[in-house]
Amino acid sequence: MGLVRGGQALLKVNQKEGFDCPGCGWPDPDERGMVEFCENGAKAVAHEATKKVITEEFFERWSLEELGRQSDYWLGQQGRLTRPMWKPEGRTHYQPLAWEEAFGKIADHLNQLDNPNEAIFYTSGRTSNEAAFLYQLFARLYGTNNLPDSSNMCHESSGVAMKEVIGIGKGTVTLEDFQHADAIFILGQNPGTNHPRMLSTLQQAARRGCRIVSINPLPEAGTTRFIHPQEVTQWLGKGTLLTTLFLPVKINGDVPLLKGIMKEMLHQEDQNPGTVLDTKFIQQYTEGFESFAAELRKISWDDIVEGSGIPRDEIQKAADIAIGAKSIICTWAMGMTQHKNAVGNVQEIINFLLLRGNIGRKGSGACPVRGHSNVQGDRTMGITEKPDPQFLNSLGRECQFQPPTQRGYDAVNAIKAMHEGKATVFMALGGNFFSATPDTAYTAEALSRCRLTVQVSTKLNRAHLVTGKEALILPPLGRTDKDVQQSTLQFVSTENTMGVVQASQGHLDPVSPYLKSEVNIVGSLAKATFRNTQGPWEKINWDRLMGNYDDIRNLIERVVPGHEHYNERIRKPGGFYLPNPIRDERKFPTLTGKAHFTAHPLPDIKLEPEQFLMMTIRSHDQYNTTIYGLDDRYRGVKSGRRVVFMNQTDMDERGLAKGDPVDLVSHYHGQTRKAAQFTVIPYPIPRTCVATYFPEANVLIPIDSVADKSNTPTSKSVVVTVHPSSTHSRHP
Ligand SMILES: Nc1nc2c(c(=O)[nH]1)N[C@H]1C(S)=C(S)[C@@H](COP(=O)(O)OP(=O)(O)OC[C@H]3O[C@@H](n4cnc5c(=O)[nH]c(N)nc54)[C@H](O)[C@@H]3O)O[C@H]1N2
Ligand SMILES: Nc1nc2c(c(=O)[nH]1)N[C@H]1C(S)=C(S)[C@@H](COP(=O)(O)OP(=O)(O)OC[C@H]3O[C@@H](n4cnc5c(=O)[nH]c(N)nc54)[C@H](O)[C@@H]3O)O[C@H]1N2
Ligand SMILES: [Mo]
Repeated sequence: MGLVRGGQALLKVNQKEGFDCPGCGWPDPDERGMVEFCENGAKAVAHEATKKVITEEFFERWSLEELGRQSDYWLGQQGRLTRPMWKPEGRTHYQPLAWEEAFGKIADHLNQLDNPNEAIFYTSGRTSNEAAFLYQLFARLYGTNNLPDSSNMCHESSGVAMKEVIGIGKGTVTLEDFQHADAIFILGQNPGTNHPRMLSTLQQAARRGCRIVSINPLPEAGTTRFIHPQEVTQWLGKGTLLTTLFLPVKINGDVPLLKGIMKEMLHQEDQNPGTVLDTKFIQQYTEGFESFAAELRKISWDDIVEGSGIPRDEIQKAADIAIGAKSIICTWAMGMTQHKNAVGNVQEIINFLLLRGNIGRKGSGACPVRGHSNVQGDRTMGITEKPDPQFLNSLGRECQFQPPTQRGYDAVNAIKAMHEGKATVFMALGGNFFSATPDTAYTAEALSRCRLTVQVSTKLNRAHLVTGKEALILPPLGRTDKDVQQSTLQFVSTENTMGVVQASQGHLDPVSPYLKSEVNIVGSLAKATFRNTQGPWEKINWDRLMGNYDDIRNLIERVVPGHEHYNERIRKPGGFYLPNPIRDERKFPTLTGKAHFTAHPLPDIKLEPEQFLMMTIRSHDQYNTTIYGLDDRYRGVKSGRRVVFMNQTDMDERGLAKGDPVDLVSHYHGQTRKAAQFTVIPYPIPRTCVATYFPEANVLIPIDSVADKSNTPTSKSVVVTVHPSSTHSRHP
């Protein structure tokens, strides 16, 4: 990105006067150093701030089909998108068009639909609060709640689970709580790669004697081991081994494991009543304990050990740590949320916290660590297919219209609706809907049946190549770019994992004069769509909102609770905390005002003798579907992404050697899906478990294989068989 430009950009990452790092949702400390970014944040920034651009000539030269043969890595390397582009029906290439024409085309398509529910408006969690608020307002004025977002594939299970049992769908801790925790349990999360700044928080905790338990099928670098000390020690100084206890649970073995830990705690309470459980808390703040405990007593240790893959004495060690800790924080990410029983996973974590009153108290609580840097804020702004009635009421009141109440499509249902022809216009504000979603072949068919697909994107990706009959690419300003409207430099705001809302302002000169801010794109589209029709939208002054983001924030303040004096408080360095009744007052906003214990059955995935359970995970060199490089340094993988990690004994039993080419076949209710030419790598992973990278393995994930209640694709529970490849050519 150029030395000066690069230096300028990095010095502004996560600074109080700078921009929010697009890398992840981990919060920034109140006291900031000069450098508040990590290696992977720097990669994310460099990827966006590159000076390399994609020109009109590029699209003249390459057809969609030719581009489709290039790798994701190559696509991402081509530079920033700089002009609105249009692929007319029946054509093989994109061609440039003016912004006004682009908005006009989308508007025409939208206005031709019989029913507003035939349009879908997707959001990826990088979108700012201001753009997100305007986008959902536009969609609802137009008449639909079809607002799926990346969260549907991500932490939806956490939101659904927590809302049900504790009354709010967000975490209950602040960064400061980590300084007071006696134990931190990290479940199904790989912070060394995906939330590297969390490692310094963990390091501080470990140094003052906090016990850290990592529950993960893999010994991930950073938490459980240092494969390349020279790299991790940049972060941690010499050799702070973070983890006190590492439990290499089987994939989807967390419900049995947590039950085991809690069963042991219950057992010790029985032996020494009053020493383990916080009975006062349980009585005053919770319900459902008796039936929860009765269920737990019935479950056998054999089932627990078999289901989790963890011996009983190791489970006891975890229980001892829990009992010895005055305060516990549980953090988790995708290893919990992308299974059929994902909601159960998260609710077991909550059970575990409730047992000793580890919630709504200093140094303790639930911390689902968010992925995208503003995925939490987008939800707060109303990006959801199932808005709560209170939100719709205030939106309707302040914007003087009747918002639709019919439930919209989430990501999986959006794909099905397009496949069935029920939805024909698809728009994405950021992201890579095609590659991030499951069942690649089915999803490709779904998108190609649309009349129009629109992608608002900074960088080229596969969603631009698998399109509806007509397709548009609209290039926005990114986080790092200066956003000037009506001669005034604007800023936007984002909400991090801990509910802190803060300003984010780009400082780099945009690489092209044609880029528009996301706010401007949404506002201009609304104007174009509603230009010739009468309706409640006439009362909205889109030009004013687009021209000064303070006006959008004033509107948000009136609609979304917790944003009082938004414009004033957002200007304070470091921003402000949104209210959180559990954290602030130990109040559980459920119907009964109490937190609920819940009992969940053990997972019921039964593997046939030759079958494995596969998880699809991230390498160290990717940001979701954006591939920065072909290595996965911490796991020792070089120049290849079509790899499958397998237990050595499982390999030996099948006569497989390191480097052998194999094909993977997934099995779901009699259906099979195949992904050819993966390379086997022996790895310390529990037996009958295998791991591959997302998005290469998404073709194996059945569209119908989703989590109960949250409808999240089961990207970490795919039943597969592994077959030696018939041919020997290697894919990169
Ligand atoms: N550099 C970088 N940073 C990122 C991202 C990125 O792609 N690159 N993506 C961002 C986004 S959107 C998100 S959501 C987060 C994702 O952050 P993570 O959730 O850390 O990402 P995954 O690679 O999906 O890793 C899941 C972890 O869960 C473990 N796991 C899988 N199945 C199970 C299970 O059944 N039980 C248990 N206990 N563990 C399991 C895996 O071994 C792995 O360590 O990161 C965000 N930050
Ligand atoms: N198998 C499997 N599938 C998964 C997962 C998994 O673990 N396994 N994880 C799931 C998860 S957790 C998530 S969050 C989703 C991610 O789903 P998405 O959020 O849809 O995908 P990303 O890869 O993050 O999107 C990258 C694209 O966003 C665009 N972009 C980047 N910055 C900006 C910006 O500032 N503005 C705009 N308008 N566009 C921008 C670029 O064009 C880039 O190509 O994938 C999910 N899919
Ligand atoms: Mo995510």
